Amino acid sequence: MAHEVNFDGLIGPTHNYAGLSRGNVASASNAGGASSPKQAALQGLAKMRFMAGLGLKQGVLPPQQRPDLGVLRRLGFTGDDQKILRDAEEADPTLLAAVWSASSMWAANAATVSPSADTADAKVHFTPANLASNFHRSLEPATTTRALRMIFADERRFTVHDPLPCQARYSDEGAANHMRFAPEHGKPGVELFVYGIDGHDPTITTRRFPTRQTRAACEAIARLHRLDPERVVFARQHPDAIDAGVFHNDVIATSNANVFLFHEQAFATPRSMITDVAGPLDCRPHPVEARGVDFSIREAVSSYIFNSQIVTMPDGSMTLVAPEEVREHKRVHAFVDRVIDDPSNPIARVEYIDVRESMRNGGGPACLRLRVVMTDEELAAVNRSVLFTDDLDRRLTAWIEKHYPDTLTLKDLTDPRLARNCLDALDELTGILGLPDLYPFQR
Ligand code: SUG
Repeated sequence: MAHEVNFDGLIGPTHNYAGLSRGNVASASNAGGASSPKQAALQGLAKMRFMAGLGLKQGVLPPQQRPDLGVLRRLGFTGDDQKILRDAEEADPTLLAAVWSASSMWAANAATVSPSADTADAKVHFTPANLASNFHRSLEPATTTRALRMIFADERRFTVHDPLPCQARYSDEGAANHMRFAPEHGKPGVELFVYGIDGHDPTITTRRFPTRQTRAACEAIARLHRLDPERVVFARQHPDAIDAGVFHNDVIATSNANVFLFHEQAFATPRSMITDVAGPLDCRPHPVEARGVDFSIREAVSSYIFNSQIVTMPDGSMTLVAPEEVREHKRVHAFVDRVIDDPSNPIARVEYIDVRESMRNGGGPACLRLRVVMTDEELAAVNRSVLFTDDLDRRLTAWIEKHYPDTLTLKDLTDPRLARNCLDALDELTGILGLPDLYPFQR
């Protein structure tokens, strides 16, 4: 028996809006606004509680050490915390914001995961993403790797690789650009790797916004995970989609088991891609395609409909867990209602959830989670303290209420007391999550 376990990134106490991600429309349009770290974290926790309440398996991934003053020291800033923070802000406010970013909340970018049913050595493989495209995100992989190795520590069952070399050629953003199709979670699947640019043919590319995932990175991960080449498909995102704000594939497509929900303008060659996926798949795929006449790519980006999670419920039916924003887009909402009402696809119901604080930085429900398909034995080998229970829920709620600021603006980021309070909070958190000495400041 295999389950999909969703590990959501716990939203850290420094969540803010700094406009750091070019090509991410929400991040750019909310830059400089006031955030609420407390609301954000409580929304994220409410989402986990909701998913667990549906009878699904849920886990938690820790936030990162932020602010990361070690990075500022590496970049030549010296003195006490107050001086380092002030000097960095004077030198480059975006650098200061980067070392405070709570961006690791978007766990879909933590790693690419292949379940044991797909790998030659029958282990679950993880490759932490190098996140080479954006400076603030490139600060995540070291701690992410360490956290994954602490959580999936049983080397007989799990392999956590090193991130790929952190350079443009191997730019990798993790599971946000990876989909898996299978008759059911535990059966061998077909893994679809989606890239923005092919290093071998860089002439076909975007005009406006950067591409984030390279084909070379996808190929390396497929090799590392020891996937059967016959059951791997590589597909290129449509450059126009990236230019319209589709910075990750999970902004325009998603999947669960044999269901594939996507927009007709998501991929460069959608027809041949579906044929390539269907070929080796041991069941019929179920494509659910949104057409341009249903709604535009722009409406997909502003509603984040494709950043929904499609989940298999304990009774075998499927539910679409969508962001609240979908309801505010008439045409997108109508499309969702049509999908639900259509008996020919397995999606039977929709649930809307509020993750607005994350959404304002371009992170919907699916961005916040890393899917890990595991057998019962594999699940039993996971560090139990990160698995979501009522008790963990209560402890995390109390911890958030105690430590998190109600609001945060960019001018707060030079405050050394806030920096200290955040580290005190994280020190307590590693006790709650059973991840001793996770953070550099604890070692
Ligand atoms: O990498 N936003 C993230 C959002 C990631 C969403 N993840 C997925 N689609 N899977 C990003 O662009 C914004 C930070 C800021 O501007 O303050 C940011 O990093």
